[in-house]
Amino acid sequence: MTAAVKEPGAGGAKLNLLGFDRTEYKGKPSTLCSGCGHDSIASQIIAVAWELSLEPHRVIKTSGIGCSSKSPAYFLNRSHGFNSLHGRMPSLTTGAVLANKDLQAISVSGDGDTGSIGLGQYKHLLRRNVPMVYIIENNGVYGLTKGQFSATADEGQKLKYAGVNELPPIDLCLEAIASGCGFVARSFAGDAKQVRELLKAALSYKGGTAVLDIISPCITFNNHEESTKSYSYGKANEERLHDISFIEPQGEIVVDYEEGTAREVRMHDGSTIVLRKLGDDYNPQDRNAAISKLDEAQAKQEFITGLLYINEGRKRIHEALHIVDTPLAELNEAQLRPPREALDKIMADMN
Ligand SMILES: Cc1ncc(C[n+]2csc(CCOP(=O)(O)OP(=O)(O)O)c2C)c(N)n1
Ligand code: SF4
Repeated sequence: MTAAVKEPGAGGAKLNLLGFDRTEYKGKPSTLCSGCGHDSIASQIIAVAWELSLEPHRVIKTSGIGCSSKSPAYFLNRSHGFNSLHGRMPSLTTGAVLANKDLQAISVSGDGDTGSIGLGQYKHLLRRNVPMVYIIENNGVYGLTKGQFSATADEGQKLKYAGVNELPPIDLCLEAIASGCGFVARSFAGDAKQVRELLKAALSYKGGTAVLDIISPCITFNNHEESTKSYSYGKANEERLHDISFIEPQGEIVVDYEEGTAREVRMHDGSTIVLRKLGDDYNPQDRNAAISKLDEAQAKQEFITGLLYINEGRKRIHEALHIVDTPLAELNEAQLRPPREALDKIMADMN
């Protein structure tokens, strides 16, 4: 994976290391409401996949059901894609990644898809540590079914058709950290640079599931001033934990030391994330600190963004299940079927 860009191709378009221009990473035209946060995220996925020279045929895009789950149709046309059932994207992706560990899963879900109907699947996916990038396009409502409150809606929030939400929100980043997830980040769809840098870091993370919770305003049903999921709230209240710069393994290493102290987080593939701290002494490798920071933020209705927690120490599902190196999908029948003696032994044991 590298970000170097080659000479311009025919027509002057810039080409990445695979010789593709950016249009090769686009999807179909969006059918979402014009201005929906989900479309900004799809644009950043296109930009990052092109920049990192991801091989489109090695990417599998999965999703559940919802406006957010329609997003994979709008990026990486040349990749494999599967739009599953509402809340069932995690088990579908687990199967796909178990069958072919060489695929890079980029999965998109909504706050309803993940935090309501899919919460059980979400927790078990994280517990199993399935290698994938899990993007939650979080708008605090069910957009596709016209604006009911989801499990991440703010307590006390009023919506024209849904009334008042009397229940406290679930913080999907806190849930991820509690379930042992080793890469947990939060961003805001209106902050394109931060979304891009966190996406690059998530795609380079080799420790298992990388969760990226992106506040993505639903401009049709939840863009009111009092909503913490609106554009105006996001712009006015976003508190960045740090400025994050992702550096490719082979890329030029540029760190602006003058802006303050820098903390380097090295990934297994040799790439590095540099966090420039802005006065706040935040250490994303400290699990307890991450939990307290999120707890405090939730109590104050603060909106913190950045890399909340990172740890590459856990076994991924393939190691935990002792799965062979060759992708299962590439094994032949003789390799998959137990030998005659093994079957004879099972039969003998049953007698
Ligand atoms: C089993 C099941 N229950 C309910 C629905 C109806 N449904 C479709 S999308 C959706 C909510 C989507 O909300 P969210 O995941 O937050 O995505 P958004 O549309 O806001 O992006 C619901 C309840 C369904 N399709 N399947
Ligand atoms: S209803 Fe909301 S979430 Fe759905 S496309 Fe429109 S703005 Fe986006």
